[in-house]
Amino acid sequence: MVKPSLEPFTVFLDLESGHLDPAGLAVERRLVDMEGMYQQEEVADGDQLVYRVYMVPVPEQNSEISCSTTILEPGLVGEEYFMTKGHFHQVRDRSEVYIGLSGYGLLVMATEDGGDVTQPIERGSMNYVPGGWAHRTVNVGDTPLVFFAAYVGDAGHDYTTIERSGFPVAVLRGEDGPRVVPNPKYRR
Ligand code: PAN
Ligand code: ZN
Repeated sequence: MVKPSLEPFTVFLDLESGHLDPAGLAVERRLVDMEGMYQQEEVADGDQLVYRVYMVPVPEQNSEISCSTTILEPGLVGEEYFMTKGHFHQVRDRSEVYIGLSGYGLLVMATEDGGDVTQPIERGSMNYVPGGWAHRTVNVGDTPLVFFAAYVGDAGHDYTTIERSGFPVAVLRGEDGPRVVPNPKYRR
């Protein structure tokens, strides 16, 4: 017999704005928190908000499913679109599902040996991120990019590998829309 460790609960998710009720724990990242991640080193205003993450609080263990929403603001650093820091899961084989709620973005995924795949994220997209793939979202639209994420509770987040190596590709504004180009700062 498995003794339940949690009581069932319900959270209401605003499918447009991504806000949770009751409000989850928010993580805020500003440009100053992303030093060295963009092509351009200098930023005009380091206090500028790039994204917020609202978490549904569950224990970070294998038996649970961590859920969160991310609200990624539109904006540019030079010609590079606002993006999340991106990470591998600390436990590398843990997978994740993203469901796009509003806005337009790209989900950049990369393996440790330098493979990369970029796919669209928008209202109604369901992106499956298998274990072993680092993931970063990029807002290529002019409204907030909002998505819901669900992942294995004990996945954890390894930011250090990306801080050191970067992603193999960068997403830049081009004359005909976003361009996915090799990242000159990438160190495998
Ligand atoms: C997401 C991300 C969220 C913010 O919930 O954590 O979009 O991106 P960073 O964590 O890279 O700053 C997720 O992939 N969780 O595992
Ligand atoms: Zn993740």
